Amino acid sequence: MQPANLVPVPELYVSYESAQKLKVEAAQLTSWDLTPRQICDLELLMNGGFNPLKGFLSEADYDSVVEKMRLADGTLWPMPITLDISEDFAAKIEVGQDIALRDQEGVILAMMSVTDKWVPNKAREAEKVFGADDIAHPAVNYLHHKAGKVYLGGPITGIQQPVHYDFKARRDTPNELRAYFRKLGWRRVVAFQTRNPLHRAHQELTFRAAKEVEANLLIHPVVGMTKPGDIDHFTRVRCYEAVLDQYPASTTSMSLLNLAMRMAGPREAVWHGLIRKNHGCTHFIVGRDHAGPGKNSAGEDFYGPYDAQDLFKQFQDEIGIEMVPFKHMVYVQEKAQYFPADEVPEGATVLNISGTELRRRLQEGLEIPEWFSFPDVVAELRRTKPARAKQGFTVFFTGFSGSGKSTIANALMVKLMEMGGRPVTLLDGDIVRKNLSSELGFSKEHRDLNIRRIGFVAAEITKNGGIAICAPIAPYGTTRAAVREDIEQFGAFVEVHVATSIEECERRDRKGLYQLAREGKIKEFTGISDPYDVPESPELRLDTENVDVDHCAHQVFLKLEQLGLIGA
Ligand code: PPS
Repeated sequence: MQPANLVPVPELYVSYESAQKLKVEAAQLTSWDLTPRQICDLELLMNGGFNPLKGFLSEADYDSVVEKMRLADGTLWPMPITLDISEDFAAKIEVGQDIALRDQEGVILAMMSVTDKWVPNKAREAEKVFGADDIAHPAVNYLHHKAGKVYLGGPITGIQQPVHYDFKARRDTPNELRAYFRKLGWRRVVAFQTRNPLHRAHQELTFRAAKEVEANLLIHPVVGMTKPGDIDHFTRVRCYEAVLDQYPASTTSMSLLNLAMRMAGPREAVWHGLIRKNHGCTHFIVGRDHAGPGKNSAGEDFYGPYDAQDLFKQFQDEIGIEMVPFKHMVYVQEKAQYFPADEVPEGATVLNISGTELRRRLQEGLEIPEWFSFPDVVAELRRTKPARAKQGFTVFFTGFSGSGKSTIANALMVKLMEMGGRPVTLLDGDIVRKNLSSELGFSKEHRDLNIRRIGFVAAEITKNGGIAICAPIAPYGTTRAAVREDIEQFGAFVEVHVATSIEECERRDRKGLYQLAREGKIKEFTGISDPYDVPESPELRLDTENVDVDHCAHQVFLKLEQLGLIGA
């Protein structure tokens, strides 16, 4: 007899032959294009990762899960797995109907028999599942701002797995993992959940946990959706691969989990436990602040640091997997070794580098000591996040027509090109209007579209390590803020207000446009017959009156230096 964790778990897929037939049938049905999060959920529903669920939750199951952490039949299940859809789509769907579920390229992954359609009370869902109806919580924000207004429930018939093109050899279904454990004779397996790179402390604690419970170790990182702002999974997986060599041979394995996390702390820990049990694990490491969402809008933690461990302990027997509480490991200088924080020898010097400090050191290209992390991991992180002086960035000039934006931008471009190191692209207002926005006029709608296009190109340049210099009028503050947000995901956004007064611009009137505007021959002219929102807090405000172009460009250059964007 095999132990329970090694026998196959039920999947929702039909046989290959049936899938071929079903695909033809499903192609005739009304279909829903799944969101990235729904694709993650569907994959785990179909492959048994969410066993015992047989589909997206019905209304009765949803209500019961929200209120009691249990399905309507009493089975423990902490997370609402729902198919959220738009009101437009909901209007086309009747209960009793079959629908096709497609991925974002239109491939049919599954069929769903709709048994329920309802409008959920999202505020209640937020309160009960995430602990507060506060959009500082990423899942609550998702619930209110991204998820559709209507939910559909019903059983799923799995046709095919979502396709992954990355790290194929590292992705395993629950049954593939169970078969792997069977093959290796791993009867006791402790899983480690993570959404962050592993450093020495993690390696120490996971290895210790495995030794303590006499189990093999499965590093089981989430590569589906994690907390916004996390390090991308491509980088993380390369880091994990580097750490794997640090464990004694054949004790440890790694598999990637395409889970969409909700950052729901205690409920999430219970959910993670059930998922790992389905993947054939017998033990699960739960840490301090497991799956924590960060601070709420009042600046306080959403959950207590040990709430997740407490809830897990309460339901451990029902989950069917044993919790291994995470030991906080610290480095003791005199011993040149990691110790659990509560076992540090008296009077010893404890060294620590916080997450914030690590980010600062990476950003500034400073040393990261070997006692903290492995050189290969640090090298991977530096490859993805080079020091600020090597990252891409955007300088965004804004100001009236004729304020001197283009001239200063050109001078700055030449100075940056003289310095070398990164490609520089100038997206001047006139040039953009000729090449990228030739069909646009000067209405608010068209100006916004023009600026969003400039922002899109600048974000791509910034993402790829280049310098984008933009010099449009960009009269609307909200649009500038939106562009800032687009770009700051990838690098710095330096707003420079070229603050030449409208009177001075009109006096210069280098293109003769102000005169035409005054005569009414050009309509909607910024500063004359169209608004300009003066930037409230730009990184730099340039006074161009009585100052030459070279000096203005130099001031921008100095600002870039001060921000750490250029230099060593
Ligand atoms: S915007 O508002 O940011 O989309 O404008 P932008 O793309 O920078 O284009 C401004 C240039 O177009 C010329 N021009 C006008 N500007 C403002 N209002 C009206 N109605 C207008 N009509 C034509 C003008 O030459 C601007 O060039 P710059 O380089 O700013 O002087």
